[in-house]
Amino acid sequence: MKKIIVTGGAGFIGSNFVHYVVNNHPDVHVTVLDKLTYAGNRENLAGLPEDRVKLVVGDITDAALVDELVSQTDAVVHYAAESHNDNSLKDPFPFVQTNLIGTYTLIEACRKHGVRYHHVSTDEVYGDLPLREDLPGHGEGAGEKFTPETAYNPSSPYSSTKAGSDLLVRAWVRSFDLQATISNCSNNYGPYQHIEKFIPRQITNILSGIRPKLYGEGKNVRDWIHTNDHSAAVWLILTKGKIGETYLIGADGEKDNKTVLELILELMGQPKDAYDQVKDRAGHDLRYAIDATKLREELGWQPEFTDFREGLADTIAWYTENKDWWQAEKSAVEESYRKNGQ
Ligand code: NAD
Ligand code: TDX
Repeated sequence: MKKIIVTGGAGFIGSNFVHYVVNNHPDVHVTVLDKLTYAGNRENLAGLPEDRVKLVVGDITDAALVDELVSQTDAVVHYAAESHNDNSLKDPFPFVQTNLIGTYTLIEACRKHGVRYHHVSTDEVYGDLPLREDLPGHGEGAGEKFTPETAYNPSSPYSSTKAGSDLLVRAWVRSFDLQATISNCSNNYGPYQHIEKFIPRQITNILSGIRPKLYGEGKNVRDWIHTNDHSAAVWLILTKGKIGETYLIGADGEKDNKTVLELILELMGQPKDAYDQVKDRAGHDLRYAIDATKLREELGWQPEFTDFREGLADTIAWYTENKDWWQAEKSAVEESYRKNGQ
């Protein structure tokens, strides 16, 4: 695989994947196809060698552009999406357009040109799990995590469009022999994450003298994985995964939001209770947890960045050292949350 297209490669996880490929696979050329929405930033690709990474600014729903690019590549790794649950509750339309029509456009082109396709998705397609404290035996038994067999049950406009896009891919594999794999990953953290998201929002709040904002009581659990571990898993699935299969990616990083916020406060030298509780998210999923046995046993994947405290400290350092990357947007992001009571 010498030439790949990475859609959404100027966003958070996509740009981390491009850095990963450039650093680890010197014979691969990457074409990034990205619309540069509010969430995309060409700075995320700054410093990468121009002879190995090319940015095409364009929309994945543009069938002519997609067809032309796909006709010249060995594979497509599809990250581009509208990705924020809170935005999807305010205006679902761009989510339907990009996540469903965009995926349709890409898989049609890959089918026509016989190009390998990897679909990057989320654990949110499975809906949520009960909190462990509400389960008999505190949920340590079988069936208490998402597996590739868990039924789809998405809660938000965001997750329902991601679920729909996964189902399109599954149908294209079965009906048209599309050479595709799917991965569903848990919550990522690391550098280049937009400041609308939980962890960077709280770090940049503290750096800006604003009190962090916790939705409700902060009991909701997310299964955190460092974005570099996600990148390594996607590369492995792209190159060694079995066509038609779904792989779940997660690093056993379950933590409730209050615990994560308290750790950020501690690492940034703030009192443990220096935050505000704000209005909860509508339809807020309670808990996500991934069982990554298939990925570990079939493809031999193992996460490397499993010390969450250390990963979070590095992430805090990145936002502290890269204020120019986020400062211009900060007040508008907070104003939009404030209007929503959050
Ligand atoms: P992001 O919002 O940071 O980046 C999305 C990128 O897609 C941006 O660069 C944006 O400009 C681009 N984009 C949006 N619409 C486009 C369009 N119509 N055409 C071309 N480019 C477009 O998102 P992220 O957090 O990096 O997520 C990337 C992918 O990973 C998504 O598919 C998401 O569902 C999935 N995912 C995210 C997480 C997470 O924790 N953030 C976890 C699991 C899966
Ligand atoms: O200010 C906040 N306060 C707060 O308590 C924000 C922005 C969020 N939260 C809570 C809501 C969630 O329980 O923190 C948790 C994480 O929130 P987000 O960062 O918005 O992530 P989430 O909704 O879990 O979705 C993320 O992981 C799965 C990504 O945004 C999705 O793209 C991915 O599919």
